[in-house]
Amino acid sequence: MSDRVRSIDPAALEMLERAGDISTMFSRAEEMKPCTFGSEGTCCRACGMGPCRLAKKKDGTEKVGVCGATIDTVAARNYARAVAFGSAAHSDHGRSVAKTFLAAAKGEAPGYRIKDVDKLYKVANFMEVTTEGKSVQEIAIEVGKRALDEFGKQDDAPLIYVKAAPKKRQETWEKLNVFPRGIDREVIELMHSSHAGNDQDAEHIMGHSVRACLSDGWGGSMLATHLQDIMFGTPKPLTTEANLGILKEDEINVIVHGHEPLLSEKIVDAASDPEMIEYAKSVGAKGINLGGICCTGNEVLMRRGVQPAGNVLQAELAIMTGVVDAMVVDVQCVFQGLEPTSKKYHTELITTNERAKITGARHMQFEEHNADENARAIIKLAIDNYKNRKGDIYIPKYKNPMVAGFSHEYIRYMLGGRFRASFRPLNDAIISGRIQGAAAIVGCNNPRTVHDENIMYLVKEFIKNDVLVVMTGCAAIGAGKHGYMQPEVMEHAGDGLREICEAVGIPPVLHLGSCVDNSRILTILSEIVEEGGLGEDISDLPAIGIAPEWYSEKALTIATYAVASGASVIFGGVDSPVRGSEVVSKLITEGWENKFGAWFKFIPDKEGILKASLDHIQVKRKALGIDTQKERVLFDMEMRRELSV
Ligand code: SF4
Ligand code: MSK
Repeated sequence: MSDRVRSIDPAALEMLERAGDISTMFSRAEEMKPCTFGSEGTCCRACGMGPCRLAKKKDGTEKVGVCGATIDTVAARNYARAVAFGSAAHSDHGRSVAKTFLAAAKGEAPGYRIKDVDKLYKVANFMEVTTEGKSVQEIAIEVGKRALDEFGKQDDAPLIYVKAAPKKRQETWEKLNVFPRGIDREVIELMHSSHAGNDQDAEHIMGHSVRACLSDGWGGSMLATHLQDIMFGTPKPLTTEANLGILKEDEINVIVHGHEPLLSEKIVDAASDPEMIEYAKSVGAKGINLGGICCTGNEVLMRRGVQPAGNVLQAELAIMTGVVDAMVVDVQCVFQGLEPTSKKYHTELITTNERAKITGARHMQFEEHNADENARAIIKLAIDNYKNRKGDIYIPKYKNPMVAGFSHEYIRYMLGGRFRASFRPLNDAIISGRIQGAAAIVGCNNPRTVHDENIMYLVKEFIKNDVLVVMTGCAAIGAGKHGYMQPEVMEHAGDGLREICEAVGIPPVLHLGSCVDNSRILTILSEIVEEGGLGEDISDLPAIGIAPEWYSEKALTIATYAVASGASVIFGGVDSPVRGSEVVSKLITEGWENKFGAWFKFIPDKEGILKASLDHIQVKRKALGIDTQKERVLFDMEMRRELSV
């Protein structure tokens, strides 16, 4: 085993120690040396005349591809292809949700219903679906149809949700011709234009990329978040525990992993069905214990309080405990290495989605029309597998309490109260300097960096520096595991942040949900601008987005739509995938700053990320004229009542 530090999570370290010679994402990352051309973005395999590996020659001239493509074209084209995949993944998730939503509204998917009627009305109003004189079912059918239309729209009209962005932002998109239109169209057009012999102008390719990414952030992802909230409930804070220590030796352990909550919601229902619990007892187990990994885990954590067993790099490690009777996976971030690991233990690795099968895993196709039965069949299989445990069992003791479930609606409510829900207190706290700004720490883990290290360093440093932290994805699970998603961390926060958080009753680190829920961050930023006093656009806000340990193409997509929406972004860990091209590197930094008022930087080390983030927050505060600390203002109930909202 390598002697490099692989993780700062004691549970992960114990499991890696036990893994010994068993191959893991960590050991494979150590064995696999990345190819320089590929990692710098200068390898093109877009056609059969290549692959072409491009580089600057010693004499300063440049080697171009067989077709004549330059380094800049190839790096931009590789970026475009990566974000097209990222947009496709999030948006296809959104489509699945929209289809199930419509089926549920029509009464064709009996396992699903409209849980949050209030939110249905809000979304209907936003989509300009008239509600007067219509039943909930009729409204839901229209909302479902309108949502699905967003994917196949052929005209040039922008997506419905772009009008939620600040006016000034919309004008920027119009001026730059990047208003996202039909979601599928944007992805397909980007794939078309990045085919060999097509778009061969780096700046133009990057503009196309922006458009497809905006169709994810303000389209596929935003629709997924809203429709999931309507069907499964808008999240509200709840407490649970996180890390591998949530697994139980004497219970049936089922882990849900992936991204879409359609099946996992039903798994939660099936696991709490008394008949299933009785069946579990009949095989000698004490009950059924559910855990989550990655964003499927985040979805059922946010709404149902299901305990996260870990983030993406812990999926294999969970199986190695020897007590996971079934790992039920849907789409995205579900890696093939799970299959051989599951075979070494007794775990049933169950794929459930036609978009994501794994050779050697058991496939049980999930059908939305038969959701409850499908979920029960899976739980039954897990129970039947209990007897096959091999005896090589070890559960690390580590777990920490955490609070999750902060939807943007709930944050507004916490800040302003039920009848005056408002971001005003937050804006005022930022203006007064009690809170210096906000950092969204999102995204993945990557075995090429020390697992969770960058994430936790930044969480701790930001709150110490009076920066409010919001989190999604695997980064959020990381903070939960390390005990940083509970009110007790208030004592580690700077005085100003602590004062505000205590006054309104929110922790300084907020779990906002899964990767598609980054759309909640777009909504919050837009509403903060709307509230007033902090400029006219998202790019005026003292805010920063960071994916400290990114791995996924979806992360690149999220970064791109965040920057195009006005929020600067830093990626940590592995270096820029376009660093082989000076032109493209400059385009995403200075170029995008000129166009969108926000930049995208890759800063591998955590100290560098922190410094750049805090500097950026101060630059924005200065531009707003709020860089000097104002008099302390504490919001009491009376002051909240006086808010003119
Ligand atoms: Fe080479 Fe051009 Fe084909 Fe790319 S598109 S593989 S650079 S010939
Ligand atoms: S699951 S995309 S590893 S955050 Fe959303 Fe985690 Fe990144 Fe997958």
